[in-house]
Amino acid sequence: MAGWIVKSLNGKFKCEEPIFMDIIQTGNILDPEYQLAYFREDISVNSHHWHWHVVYPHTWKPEVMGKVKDRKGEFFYYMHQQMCARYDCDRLSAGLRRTIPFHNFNEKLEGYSPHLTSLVSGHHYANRPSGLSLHDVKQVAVVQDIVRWRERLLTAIHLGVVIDNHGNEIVLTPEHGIDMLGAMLEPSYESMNREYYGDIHNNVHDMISLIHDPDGRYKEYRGVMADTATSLRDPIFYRLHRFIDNIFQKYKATLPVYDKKDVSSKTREDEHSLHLLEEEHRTSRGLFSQQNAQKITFT
Ligand SMILES: [Cu+2]
Repeated sequence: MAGWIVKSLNGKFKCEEPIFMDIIQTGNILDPEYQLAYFREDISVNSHHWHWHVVYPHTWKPEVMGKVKDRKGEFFYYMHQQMCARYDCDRLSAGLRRTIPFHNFNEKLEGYSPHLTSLVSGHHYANRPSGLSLHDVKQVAVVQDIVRWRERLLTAIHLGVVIDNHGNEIVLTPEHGIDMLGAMLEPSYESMNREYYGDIHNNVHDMISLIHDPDGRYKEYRGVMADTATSLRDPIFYRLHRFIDNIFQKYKATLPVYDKKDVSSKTREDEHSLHLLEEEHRTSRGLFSQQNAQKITFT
């Protein structure tokens, strides 16, 4: 693992030298899941995920912001599905089996230790010892609600209709159904009947991030799953999103097959060209805890 550090914010590194991180220091190489650490701790993929959620925040209110985020729910589905598919490809190439969905909420989870400090708050992101299972969290949700919301969403998919806030049945159409479900699963202010279909994705992220101190008696800081800049580091992220994606796939399986006109498009030659961008990021969250904030560039 290596990050190309070109400039230090505190002047610690005088020249534009790469810094190589010893893989032995960032985790336990005897843990099979650690083989995928290069993917999960990649600064670019974490920046991408953070940036996506900045562009499409779940707090987006079109009537306040003055702009509708076109197909936000559909993009939520598509972006996370693509990320998980790529992760599974890398798992297979490392000799690991595909991601197992996290859908049994009584399951005792594997542990994770981020070795990471937030320079924003000064707190260490919490460790999750192995063997803990999802617990009711007073300020987030109770586990039974997550189960109830999942059943209601699956019922909507199987019946092909969603119940809106006024009790009306809204049909999940091939054009807009995935967008509606994406908005309901994340969810956002644009979600249909949030009271009834709940807040599965965001709540489970938060409940996992507090799994080590669910009732707050130890005043422990949250784990990386609470933060879009860091959540991809934890293997449980991909297991949660495999569960979420399986719900979307259940809906996709109900749709008619595409015909020719659905998949044809006018293409321009330059749309097929490869663009390599050089980007620069400041890593106040998302590098290794022993390092201070760095500016990094990557292509
Ligand atoms: Cu996300």
